[in-house]
Amino acid sequence: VLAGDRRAVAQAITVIENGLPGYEELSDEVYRATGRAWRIGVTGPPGAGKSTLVDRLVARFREAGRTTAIVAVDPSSPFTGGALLGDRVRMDDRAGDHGVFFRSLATRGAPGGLAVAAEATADVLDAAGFDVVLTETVGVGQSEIEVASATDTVLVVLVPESGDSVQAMKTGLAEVADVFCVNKADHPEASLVVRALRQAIELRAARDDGWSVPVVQASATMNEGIGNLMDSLYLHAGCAETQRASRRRERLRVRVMRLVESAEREEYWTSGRQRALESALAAGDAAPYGAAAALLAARSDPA
Ligand SMILES: Nc1nc2c(ncn2[C@@H]2O[C@H](COP(=O)(O)OP(=O)(O)OP(=O)(O)O)[C@@H](O)[C@H]2O)c(=O)[nH]1
Ligand SMILES: [Mg+2]
Repeated sequence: VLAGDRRAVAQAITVIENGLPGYEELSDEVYRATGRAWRIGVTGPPGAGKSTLVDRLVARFREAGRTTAIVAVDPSSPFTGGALLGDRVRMDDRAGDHGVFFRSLATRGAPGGLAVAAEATADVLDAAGFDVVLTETVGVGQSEIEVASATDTVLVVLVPESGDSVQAMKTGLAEVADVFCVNKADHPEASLVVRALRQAIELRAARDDGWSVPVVQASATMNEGIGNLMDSLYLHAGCAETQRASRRRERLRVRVMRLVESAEREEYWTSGRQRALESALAAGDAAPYGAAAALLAARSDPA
């Protein structure tokens, strides 16, 4: 992996994705070799044009001589019939270019959850020497948003059709954005959405890191506005440079917490605790809060 061997990289990701024997040691060893890649998370509603946009960004990075890896997480959006078709097109398009690596992940059951598996996958690609690691998720659920936000730069893609951009500002999606892209700028309402978003951003409290979130208008299919988008991403990377270490430390903290929580959850329902649960439920006056309180009170009992 450290030598950038593509087959080794693919195998390592499979081991981590499926929690195969040795995945913890592998993950940790890989982790220690990370820190060089620029990680960009791309998220937004289904069908916003994330994959099309990612393709355009990859092309720009390649032009600039930067090797690029793409991780498509849980490509299950019904909008385009999943990313599968897109993946195949993309693979064909860039076939033979060893500076590009594509991988899709569908790891709902991975140890520690989706975000941990996606981050470990990005670690492998970082350690393998890719300059840029782009992680795409559909920003519908909290866990998808978590995946995208566990990066150096978070790009949130919105479309005029998604209509209420102010609504988007109220979701977790807007909170994690370092850069907004209003895609499908060929749509007549695009500039309205851009203006509404900018106003909403101005109304927010200033960020601790002093970064003011730009809103870029683009059309992925028409390859328009991509240069501006690249400029905003680079600008953020530059500003975030000083924060990078603390952002990474925070990511590690969250990640360790998630691993501990998921291990605890896994181990919680021992046979002893399940018996206690059954007897609490069997009591004639069983009701949810009372039963839960009885179980919690007995929590310290040897299981
Ligand atoms: N008109 C227009 N259509 C676009 C633009 N960008 C993408 N599309 C189209 O929107 C559809 C969805 O594009 P994708 O790139 O697959 O979107 P996505 O956000 O990756 O979709 P999911 O991963 O399924 O959530 C495709 O039919 C694209 O051709 C754009 O700028 N303008
Ligand atoms: Mg997609």
